[in-house]
Amino acid sequence: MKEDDLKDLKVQTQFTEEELKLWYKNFLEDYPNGIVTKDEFKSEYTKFFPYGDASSFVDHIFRTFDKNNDGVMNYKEFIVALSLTAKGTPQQKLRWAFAIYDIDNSGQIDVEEMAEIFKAIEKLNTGPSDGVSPMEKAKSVLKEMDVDSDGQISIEEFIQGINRCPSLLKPLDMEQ
Ligand SMILES: [Ca+2]
Ligand SMILES: [Ca+2]
Repeated sequence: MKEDDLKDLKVQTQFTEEELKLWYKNFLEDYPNGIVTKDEFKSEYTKFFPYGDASSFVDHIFRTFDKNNDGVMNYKEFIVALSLTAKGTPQQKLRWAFAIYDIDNSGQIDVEEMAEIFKAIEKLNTGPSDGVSPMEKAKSVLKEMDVDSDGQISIEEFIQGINRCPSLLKPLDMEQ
């Protein structure tokens, strides 16, 4: 690993230099090409969701980790993701949750984006459906959180409103 990269990662993650080096060694043992493909990521991550069909939900998670959007995760993206999920502050995790819902990365969540993620979350569950469609749920969450009534949820509205809609974070609790 280059000295510059190491310096960057010390700033971007909660890991020490020793941990970063050790993780890098392990990473290259698991992924000798130095990248995690989307399929490899999916086969690992879907283990957190042993029931139901996690495929589309994990697609959305991958999108938030694949920062440069090239379809694979390099070590840097991998370790930043690991730091976030394992050691992130509540504030960092909230921002990550927001990014999952903000599919087009516009800085706002609209009702279609929210319904899309709800649809993916619904597939994680095998139990009986509550009979409320993802779109209906999305509309009621929007109503609850969209304080300035512009039809979209900004990061501020999301952070301020999350206590009223805690179920938005439910599928992200798997690491606890
Ligand atoms: Ca958006
Ligand atoms: Ca708004």
